[in-house]
Amino acid sequence: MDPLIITAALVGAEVTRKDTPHLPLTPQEIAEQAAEACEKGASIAHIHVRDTEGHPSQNRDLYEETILEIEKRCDMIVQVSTGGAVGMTPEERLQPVTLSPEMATLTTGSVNFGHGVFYNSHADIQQFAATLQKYQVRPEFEIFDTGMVQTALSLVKEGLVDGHLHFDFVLGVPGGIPADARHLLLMVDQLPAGATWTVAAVGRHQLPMSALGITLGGHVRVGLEDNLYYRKGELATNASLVARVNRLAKELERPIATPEEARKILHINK
Ligand code: KMH
Ligand code: ZN
Repeated sequence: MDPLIITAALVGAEVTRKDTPHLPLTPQEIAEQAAEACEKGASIAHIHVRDTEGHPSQNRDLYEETILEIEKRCDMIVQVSTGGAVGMTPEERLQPVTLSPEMATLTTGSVNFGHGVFYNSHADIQQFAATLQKYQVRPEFEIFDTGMVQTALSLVKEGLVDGHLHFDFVLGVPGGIPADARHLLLMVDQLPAGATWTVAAVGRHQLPMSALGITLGGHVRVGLEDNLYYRKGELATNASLVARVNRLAKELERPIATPEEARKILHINK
């Protein structure tokens, strides 16, 4: 098995400071928490940014500042969100891709997202894929439901995605695929040879699904974007969630990938 890539999903678009005082909001805060997560074993920082009022934003300058702040502190792979927040236009969501970051997310379908709809028409998905390709950004397919795997593979057939294929199965979003072993395996089984995958699960599902990801040879994403609590009634920090996966992997004798090893696994040339 490859060493374990831990992704720290530090911010997201939905969590607020009212939900947890530990949420980073400014470029400096996000970068500080990225560096802490890196120290605990994370090799990818999945980032969103917030405006001065803490609202979700896809502003190019804010992303640029955040990436520069992260680069000052650590050597993590920065993966920008192209999902942004529900209701944003494709043009708005695509802004950070023009910075040519090492990675960006690419959601390959629409899904009910709590009380909203995370809308991604096929034409939008093609536009996202073509833009990532133009700026030479390694996509991470964000899979919220089973059909999205086949749509991702259709982009490869259409020539809109090339090179190594990496998937992130986001389990347990209300409206999306449930967070359990059967549903995870259903999606892993659809992947072509050589593809890699990460599991991200929402809320209390994050811990058991992380253990499954480690033992099945996948990779793991944790962080406040997906889960606020370390355990029932106890708020987590990004660093504490990453540190726990690191310990779990050590107990299960799976080595942790450095950022350099993660780049090799994902075929990213820095
Ligand atoms: N905030 C969600 C609507 C991504 O980062 O690409 C979408 C999301 C996925 O978070
Ligand atoms: Zn995200």
